Amino acid sequence: MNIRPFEKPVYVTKPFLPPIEEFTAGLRGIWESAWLTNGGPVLERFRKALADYLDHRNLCLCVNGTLALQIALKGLRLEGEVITTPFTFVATAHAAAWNHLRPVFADIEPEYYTLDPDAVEAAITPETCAILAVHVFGHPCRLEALADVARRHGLKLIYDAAHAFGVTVRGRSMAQFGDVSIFSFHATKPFHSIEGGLLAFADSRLNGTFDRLKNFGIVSEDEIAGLGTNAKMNEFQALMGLNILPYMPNIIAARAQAARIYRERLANVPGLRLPPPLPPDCGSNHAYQPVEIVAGAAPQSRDAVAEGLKKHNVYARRYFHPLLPDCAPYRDAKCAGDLPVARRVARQILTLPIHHDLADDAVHRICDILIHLLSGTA
Ligand code: T4K
Repeated sequence: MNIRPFEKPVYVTKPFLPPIEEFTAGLRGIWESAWLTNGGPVLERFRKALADYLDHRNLCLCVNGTLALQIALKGLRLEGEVITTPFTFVATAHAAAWNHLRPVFADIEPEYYTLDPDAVEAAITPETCAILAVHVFGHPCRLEALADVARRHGLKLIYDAAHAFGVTVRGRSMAQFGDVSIFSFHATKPFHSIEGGLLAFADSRLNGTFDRLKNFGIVSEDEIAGLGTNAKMNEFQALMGLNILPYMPNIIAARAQAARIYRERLANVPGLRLPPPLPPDCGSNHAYQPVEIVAGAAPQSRDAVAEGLKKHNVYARRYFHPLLPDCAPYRDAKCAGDLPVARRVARQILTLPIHHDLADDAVHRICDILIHLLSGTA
């Protein structure tokens, strides 16, 4: 057991950076063309590379995931209530509220923390227009069950797949499910373009809609078709994404190795719960390493364990706490019931450091510290 504090801080994640020569070679092209944003050639190459990676044609790149989600909801012309999860990053609900949609929070499932399709169905009212589900931590939602609820009730199904780039189900990328999925390419994600976002959608007629919405509503020099914002990805972001994409298999493999060690070391620690491995037909991206510090079973609270880790220079995060209905903008939002599972998980959750550059011995050392904190003697 090595329970000495780390010499340098270990954060929950670390952005992957491609070899600097590869990036600077690409910068040269941008300098030569002097084309920096507004749908440049690097962006188009990035979009094509993503279409191959995701095996999906209908894609629209944006400056970040939040604006991608806002544009998704706007482009679908939704009005009324949107049933969503309370256990997510605040951007999910913000994107709905920003569009004057009313989020209605339904409970999650205890294994993978994704929206519970039965809770969704129970929350449907005549005001409901859509389901906004999140593949939280890269755990795929119950895709068939949600699609079935959406179809039977005539609702749009939108996936916030911010965490799920690189995840597959039966060999299909997460771009291929629902009416629209959005991805985040933020620096804290396994795959990133510094900041960035992507819309993937089933109906090719939405191509023009989303392109206009992210570019002021402009159709041509002579025509503004409607309202729009500025959510364009620039050439430098696209270059970063384009340079990182070929490394995705390595990035995921390195994360999988860390996840394997966590699972081996933490499987039978009293007071600690690991979500089960994903089903065999799912390919994980190991975007996050969630654990629960089980109240009543662990000798210390989750918050005390997080503080204890910090004292050892390990910066685990309490993603996602506080629960959205407990955040100021959503205190008056409608909840479908008391959300017992989401409330319990938000109290117990801790996401441990995981990234491409976390050496095996560092993962073992984090486990040593965590096991020590949970031993009752710390
Ligand atoms: N939907 C969901 C479900 C999401 O989780 C998110 C974003 C979105 C939508 C919206 O997508 P974007 O609009 O962001 O594309 C982070 C991210 O900013 C955010 O993208 C992410 N989810 C959320 C879960 O986490 P913070 O405030 O926790 O990040 P921060 O700055 O504390 O970074 C975490 C750690 O990462 C740091 O302690 C150190 C390390 N780090 C971070 C950055 C930015 C680095 O080493 N280098 C860096 O450049 O929100």
